[in-house]
Amino acid sequence: MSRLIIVSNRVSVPDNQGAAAAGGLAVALQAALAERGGVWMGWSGKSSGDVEPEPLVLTEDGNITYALTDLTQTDVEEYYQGFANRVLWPICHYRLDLAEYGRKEMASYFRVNRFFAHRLAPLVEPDDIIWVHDYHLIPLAAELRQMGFKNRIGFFLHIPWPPADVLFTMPVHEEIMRGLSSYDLLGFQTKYDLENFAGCLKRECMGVENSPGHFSAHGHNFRGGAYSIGIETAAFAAFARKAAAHSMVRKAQQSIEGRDLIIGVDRLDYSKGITQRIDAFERFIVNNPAHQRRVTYLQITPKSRSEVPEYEAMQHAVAEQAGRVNGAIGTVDWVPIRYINRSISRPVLAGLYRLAKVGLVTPLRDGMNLVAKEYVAAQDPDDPGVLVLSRFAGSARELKGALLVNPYDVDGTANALARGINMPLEERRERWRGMMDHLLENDVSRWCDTFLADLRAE
Ligand code: ADQ
Repeated sequence: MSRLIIVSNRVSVPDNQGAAAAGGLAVALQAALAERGGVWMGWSGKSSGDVEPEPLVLTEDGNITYALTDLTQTDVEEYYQGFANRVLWPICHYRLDLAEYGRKEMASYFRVNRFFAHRLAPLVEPDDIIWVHDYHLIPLAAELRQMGFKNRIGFFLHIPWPPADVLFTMPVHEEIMRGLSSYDLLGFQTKYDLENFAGCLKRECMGVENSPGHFSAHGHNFRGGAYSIGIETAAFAAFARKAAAHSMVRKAQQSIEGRDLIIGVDRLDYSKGITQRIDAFERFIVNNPAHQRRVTYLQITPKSRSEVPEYEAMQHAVAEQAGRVNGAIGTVDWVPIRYINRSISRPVLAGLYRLAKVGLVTPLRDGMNLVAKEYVAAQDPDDPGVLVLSRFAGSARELKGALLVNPYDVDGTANALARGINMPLEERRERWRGMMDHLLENDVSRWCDTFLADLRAE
């Protein structure tokens, strides 16, 4: 079996805490690497200041080599914070208003991809299969091809792919499309993303779709498909079953004092629709006064990308909004919204999901959204909660038992919350069973195996 090389912006190097600390994606990729042997390469997350980064730091763990490189401070600012997170991320989430173009940032993006290719090159053997992840590294295959590598190279995009009219607002869209066309297999989260990609190729006659999923563009034939990412369903459900052993989960249970819990869990990111969600919660209480003092909304939101100005502004905005709503609808003995800015271990998170009668997952746009899947996996089969899910999350294509909402429609989301809180047990069980069966069958290992099997196939 050929070795596997994974390249992603950040790398999950195992630490002493083992699998419980790692997310499902990291565990699945590590398992795929362990099965075949191979390398996982990426950025260390550290800056080398204004000097050239040292050679790759290699860490061996069984038959897996983790290969990390630092980046110069300029590249951190221009490639990572700049082009990746202030151009590609907003564009792919349809937020043209937040995209900040700059030629320096664009140049740095391509330069860092070339740098990654040169650092990776000595580790690549002729039979290796290379799997590149996410929007930071789109031009990597083109760089490797230019250096003469003939390996099979696949790419998986974790975030949405936008329609042509949105993508083409980005000055370097053609180079980005050319970069994608250099892979052998492109994986998107949903068929809508794949259709958008095909539409982008066709719009400016950059390429053709010869038959469904088979493309020719920029002198290269390649395939594209929808590979919806899953979670480690069975393991996550087991965490949830055993969660009462964790004191933090017991304390949370005591603190809600028999009230119904609504939970939201997201990285602090404008794509997640957190402010619209808080509005919907407030509207739900105002429209349904019988629920006053009988629900608690717990929003768990670790800070992310705080160096990017839009994210820093959002930290203040969400905290202020939660405070304002608590002030407006709270009472001396009831704090309606608990807002927590910290990261929580997966076993505890599973327990908190299980306590919640409603999982409120309302991104404005999301490639997949694993929180929705984790919420379902964590439920008690005898008394499951209700998932209220944005129709603009990739996971809405799969989770048919959810109450689908348009997160821009505050009243609609408030109504779905009321329906979820009041849903009879029989209906909750029926909705949950179908979703859980789907998640058990389509877990993250299956996602990984399917993508790799297709990448290996000529
Ligand atoms: P993200 O945008 O990060 O991922 P998501 O899919 O929801 O979004 O995954 C977030 C992960 O972080 C979940 O596993 C969740 O449990 C965890 N998490 C969130 N808050 C946490 C907290 N406070 N403590 C601990 N863990 C927390 C990107 C794309 C998604 C896509 C994934 C995977 O934006 O659309 O689903 O990649 O492909």
